[in-house]
Amino acid sequence: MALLPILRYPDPRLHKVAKPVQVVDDRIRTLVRDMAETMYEAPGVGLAATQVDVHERVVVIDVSEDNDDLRVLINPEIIWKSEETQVYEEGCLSVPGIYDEVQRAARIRVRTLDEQGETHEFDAEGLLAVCVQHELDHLMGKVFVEYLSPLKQNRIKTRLRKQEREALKA
Ligand code: GNR
Ligand code: NI
Repeated sequence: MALLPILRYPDPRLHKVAKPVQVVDDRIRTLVRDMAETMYEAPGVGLAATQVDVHERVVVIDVSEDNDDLRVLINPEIIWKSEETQVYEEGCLSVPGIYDEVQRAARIRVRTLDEQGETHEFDAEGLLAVCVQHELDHLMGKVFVEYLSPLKQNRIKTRLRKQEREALKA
């Protein structure tokens, strides 16, 4: 088991596009286990491989109260989105301390491989739907702050760069 360092916005590596996993093998299963450990330790409700500087389509999610419902998504695709939307106050482990509202589809259907390489489909709503869309954005190189106004994005960049400098001094 290993905790993986999480990239912080505005790191340019957060904008790389992840490639599909070719084979679900022990290398991928080790990545999944390390990502899950990193997510639970953070703590967060989801983590995309992009955030740990691995540019392959792997995501872990656990939106349960008791942290006992890990979902492993490999090569996930959203195959249906509702026209109805919901607004949710989002945060991101790569954008610490910043929370803002994002509008996304209220309900989605997801097709994915699990860590055994088996295909599954599931429907999601509420926080799970938010989280899946947030994580799939990461795999496309998109961070939630890119939905905010350019003014807000610049303020967030300035604030996080300053935090980074203070952290290096300390
Ligand atoms: O831990 C997280 N919480 C969260 C809250 C609202 C909307 C999305 C999220 S995902 C985030 C973890 C993370 O950064 N995943 O990429
Ligand atoms: Ni995130």
